[in-house]
Amino acid sequence: MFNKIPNSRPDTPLLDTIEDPSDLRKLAPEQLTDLARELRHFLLYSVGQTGGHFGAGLGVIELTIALHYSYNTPIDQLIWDVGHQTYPHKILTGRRERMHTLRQPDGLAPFPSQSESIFDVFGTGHSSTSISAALGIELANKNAGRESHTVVVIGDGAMTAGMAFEALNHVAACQANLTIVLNDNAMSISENVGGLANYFARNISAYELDNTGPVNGEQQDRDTTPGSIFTDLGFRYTGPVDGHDIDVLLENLDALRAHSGPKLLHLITKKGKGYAPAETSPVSSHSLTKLEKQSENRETTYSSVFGEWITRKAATDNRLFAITPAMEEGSGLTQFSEQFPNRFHDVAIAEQHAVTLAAGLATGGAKPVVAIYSTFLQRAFDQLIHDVAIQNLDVLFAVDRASLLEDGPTHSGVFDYSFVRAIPNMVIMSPSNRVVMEQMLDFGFEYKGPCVVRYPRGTATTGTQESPLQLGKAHICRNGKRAAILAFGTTRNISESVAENLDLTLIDMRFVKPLDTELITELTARHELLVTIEENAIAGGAGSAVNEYVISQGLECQLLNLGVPDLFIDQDEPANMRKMAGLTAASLESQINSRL
Ligand SMILES: Cc1ncc(C[n+]2csc(CCOP(=O)(O)OP(=O)(O)O)c2C)c(N)n1
Repeated sequence: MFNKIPNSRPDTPLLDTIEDPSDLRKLAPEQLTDLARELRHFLLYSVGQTGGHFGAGLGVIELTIALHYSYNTPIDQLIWDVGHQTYPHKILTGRRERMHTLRQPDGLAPFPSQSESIFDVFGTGHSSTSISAALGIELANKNAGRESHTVVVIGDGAMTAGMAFEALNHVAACQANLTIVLNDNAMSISENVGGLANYFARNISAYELDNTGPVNGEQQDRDTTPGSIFTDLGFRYTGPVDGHDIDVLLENLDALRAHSGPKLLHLITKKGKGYAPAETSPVSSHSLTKLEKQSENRETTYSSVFGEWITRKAATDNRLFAITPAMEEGSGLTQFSEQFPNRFHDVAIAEQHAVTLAAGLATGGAKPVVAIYSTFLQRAFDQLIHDVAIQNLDVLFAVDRASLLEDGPTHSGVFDYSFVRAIPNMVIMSPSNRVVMEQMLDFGFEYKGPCVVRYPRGTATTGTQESPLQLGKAHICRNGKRAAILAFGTTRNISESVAENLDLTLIDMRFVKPLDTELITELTARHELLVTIEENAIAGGAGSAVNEYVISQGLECQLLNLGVPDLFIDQDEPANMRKMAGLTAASLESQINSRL
């Protein structure tokens, strides 16, 4: 057991001999436990240097070794769900010496990436895609006459999503030769919740009873036949077994390989295994800030402004329900969940359900607030249209992490203006600071219909009370000459100095939908150029909305749109990603200068 993250690179003589899994397969089985210890030590050191996902990787050290030892990777294909647990896999598949570049520009990706390694069979970041992808790969291999095994690793958290069940259903129908390893650590980011999580817990109790007998004479629940849910679906189920015992793992993987058809191996593991602080606090050890940044002050973020707001609001209105699809901590909902447990629903990784549940709550007369990351709202696009907007239901969406994020394209939330704006009945607001954010949340809460407040990750700008919030009305920050900057959300903050320097008009647009069309008409009459700026894709974004209005009215004015260009911006510090997108004061100023 490790108690400290090492500051210097540990000695790892065995690990150093492994350039790829073919070297691993040269080791004797008795050496694998020592290798696991070295791999865990190296992982602690390496994540300490770079930051990144932490607990999940520590929990699959033995599994990763056993899989690459037992299977002939990369001919046999390993598909990881979410992919946040793949650092040990990266270390064993030729990337050990590049681990210090993780999450940096041109460095290793934080998730599996097809372009990075032949061992990364399928790219991920969002959860619960692995079984579908693996089934597709297995069917294509079979069709092409390729002899190989396809193996999936999926967590109990990821298994709660509808997509995983859709795939299980289809795998059974195809009787595909697929091995699913269920890595059950009873944790999502928070504790895993729901009927399935309870069912897995009963499976584990039954296993513990068989192995250790009743603890302190307690009666344990023996009603559960472990794995019956999978057996009934047509899978050969094995388990639950100890996912940290390499011998047990090898024995079971080898045995399963002898059978064709759908198979599921159920492992019991511990998130954060082998590092005492992570085992004790698996929630806070889901990911780690790099050591050198750990002492930085914790400032008020937009998520915490939301968390405080919703807790206050719930005390005054008992119609309010908070819904999160498995992101309680990240969304700032922990205090709410403690104070209002009956009106708090962590629905597990189930974004589609989260949105339609809200539609149902609104239909029943409650006022649901769905706290969801922009990137995960993408999963619930149809529910937004079909269940919420067509029925014009009273649902408030608090859309967090709507910004470029260091994890790169899988997690950056830069499409929501575009896809939400296309839906009739939706109102979309975006705050430039924490004061206006609270006004927007209040407004959205009172508003009778579907409403989005979208905000970025990070420290919330302090603000002062300005003009009151009115539906579809912007705020004029300053009047200037020749050009007007129409800033959406926090881009107002980088626009202020430019507007001052060049003596331009600056508008905090506040609403993406409905737009302040009256003001836009007026601005076109007294400026040569309207400049829109937003941290969202230019394609279909807020600037597009302004263009559409200007064109539809035949207004005479030049237009310049700044936002995220039509490409996926790779992982980096968000400040650098913004630079890459041209979302800086310097870029704004030079683009305006060249237009004028
Ligand atoms: C669609 C989607 N929703 C939410 C997330 C955020 N998320 C990342 S990891 C995780 C928990 C996954 O739990 P599990 O599959 O059990 O893996 P563990 O971390 O426990 O190993 C969540 C909710 C995500 N990646 N994708």
